[in-house]
Amino acid sequence: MIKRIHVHLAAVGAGAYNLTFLFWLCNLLLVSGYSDAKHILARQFLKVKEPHGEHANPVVQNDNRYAFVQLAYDPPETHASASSMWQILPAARALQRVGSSFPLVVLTNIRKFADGTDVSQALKRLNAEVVPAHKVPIPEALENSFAEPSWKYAFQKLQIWDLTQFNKVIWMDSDSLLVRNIDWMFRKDGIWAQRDNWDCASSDASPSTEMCSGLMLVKPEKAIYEGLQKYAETLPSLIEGDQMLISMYFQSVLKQPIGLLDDLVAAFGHCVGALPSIPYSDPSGSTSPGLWGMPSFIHKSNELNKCFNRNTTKHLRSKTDGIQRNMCQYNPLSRYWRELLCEAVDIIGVKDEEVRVFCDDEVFFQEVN
Ligand SMILES: [Mn+2]
Repeated sequence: MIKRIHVHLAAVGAGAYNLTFLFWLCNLLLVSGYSDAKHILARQFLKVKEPHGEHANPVVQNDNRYAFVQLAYDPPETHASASSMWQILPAARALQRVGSSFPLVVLTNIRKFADGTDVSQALKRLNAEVVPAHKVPIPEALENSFAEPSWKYAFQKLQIWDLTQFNKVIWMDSDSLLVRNIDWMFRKDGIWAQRDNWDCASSDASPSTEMCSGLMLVKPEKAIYEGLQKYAETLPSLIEGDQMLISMYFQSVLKQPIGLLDDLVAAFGHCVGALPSIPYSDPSGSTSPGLWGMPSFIHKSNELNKCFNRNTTKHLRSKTDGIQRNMCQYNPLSRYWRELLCEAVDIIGVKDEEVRVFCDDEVFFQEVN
């Protein structure tokens, strides 16, 4: 591979090609190996700054007490190759791409990928660190009342309040995509969360006043962690799972309001394009709708949540004019999530057949008659 690149550059570089650049590149390739060099090159040329709104304010300097947090918990009955760890990798890579100053903490019970790669060592290359997850007990009556069975795993996110080694943490659900830097959120006081705006109502049309626990800024505190669990034991049922518990506990017990983040910071994937755009005006004076209203944090690719997933058989598919297509290719967010996962896997060097297939353009963009 390295030889091929040298030959290619030599061909391009005939004549007055920049020799300093060539020298630098060759050193880079020799020192770091082709795989690393590719990423260093990508980073050199993909420097993106966030110029707008709150993002324009100076970023809080890392005092090692702020962190992003995600949970990768595999139930014992799950086969290792279906590991929830794959859902974490795009976020880890996204934080690198948007230039976040803070690490990703991965709460997990997974030690190795199916190919034997050590999770902790691999994640270090993505500025992510492993913290062992423990089991948050769920009162039996509540577990039986959850509207979705998977919420028993979501309930485990309560342990972010037990991460008292951190001053503040930003929790991110792993069915999500981060497209801009949100480090500025750490400057906020109190608890903040995504607005539960499933109906995509604009902020001047009395939108939901409920919180969604997909994205939260919290201050870990042992008393809150224990208080949430004690409060859970007093409830007869909990239809909406962890977020209902968090919301009720802060409202009724702590009497502390939960701040709701702007739609431009966090919104559901199916609302993208339907929400107010950023205050960017064309020369004509009109604001730009559609993709200009992209939230920084996108929760779920679409209503059925089909595209933020490496398993291509689970993607959204459609047959028109006798041709079957993977509809996830029509959504730029889905394609960015895919790019992040493929980059992350390339960086950590872990081998997985489903990822290989997912990252193969011939499969992803395939049209089947
Ligand atoms: Mn979610």
